[in-house]
Amino acid sequence: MRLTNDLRGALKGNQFKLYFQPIVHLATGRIHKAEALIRWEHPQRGLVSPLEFIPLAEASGLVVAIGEWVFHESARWVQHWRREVDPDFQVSINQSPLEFQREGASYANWLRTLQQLGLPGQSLVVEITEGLLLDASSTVTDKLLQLRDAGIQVALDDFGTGYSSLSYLKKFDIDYLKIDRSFTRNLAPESSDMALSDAIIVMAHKLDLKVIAEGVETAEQRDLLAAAGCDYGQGYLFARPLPAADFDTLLKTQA
Ligand code: G
Ligand code: G
Ligand code: MN
Ligand code: NA
Repeated sequence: MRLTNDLRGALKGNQFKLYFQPIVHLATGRIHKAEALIRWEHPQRGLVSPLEFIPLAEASGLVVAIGEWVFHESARWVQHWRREVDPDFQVSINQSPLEFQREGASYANWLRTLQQLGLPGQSLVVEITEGLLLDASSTVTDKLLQLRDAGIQVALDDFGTGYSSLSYLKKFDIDYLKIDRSFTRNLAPESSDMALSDAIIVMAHKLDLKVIAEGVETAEQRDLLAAAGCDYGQGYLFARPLPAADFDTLLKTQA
């Protein structure tokens, strides 16, 4: 396929850009973390969404090299932000199920690179989707243990949209639940999405997990989530995903 061919040259051609979207601590309004989101600036087609090219990257095996690039860029930026802005700053990286389950890959390499940069594992969070936990294969368990050993935190992305494998929250060591934006979208007092969000937050806190609400677009949504005890928010209300240099400026203006 044409696009897959182009994808092969994209890394060498510096066509990938890493964007960052703030994750805001709701009680203080401060940016504590950022989610790294890859963008492909195709020379002819313009911006191509990861929704379109990650599946092609998976099918062609290129997802491995792309994932390594995302990791190295993220590590470089989190090093900068920890030095310049906040010693506890974290960058969150998405991994597709196929990337996460890949045999032979090891987070020990990541930890080595982090150590060379003078960074602890806690500089990073890996976002995986809840469906992975249903597959209780030894690979998944082993990967989660490797992350734990490295001190890298784990977030369950798109929580509530898939299998809602609640019992797995107890079984595996997860640090953050990301409430999917389909719940945030229709938040209103007394609404069923409010009830669900409330329940997710209470349950998460009892299990010692922090909660990040995605897709926060209005001040009302932010206030309802904060009142429900949600720890963090992410969404267009705070900022869209920004090119790294713009995110850097945003972060430094609040410092
Ligand atoms: O940023 P955007 O809304 O276009 O992201 C679309 C999807 O692409 C999201 O599901 C997001 O998790 C995924 N995505 C963004 N960046 C990465 C990445 O670096 N690696 C992987 N595997 N998925 C990503
Ligand atoms: O699947 P994942 O949760 O990783 O996807 C994250 C993507 O959601 C981001 O890349 C971004 O493009 C998108 N996003 C972030 N904030 C908002 C928001 O407030 N509203 C909507 N509709 N999409 C958002
Ligand atoms: Mn995500
Ligand atoms: Na999500």
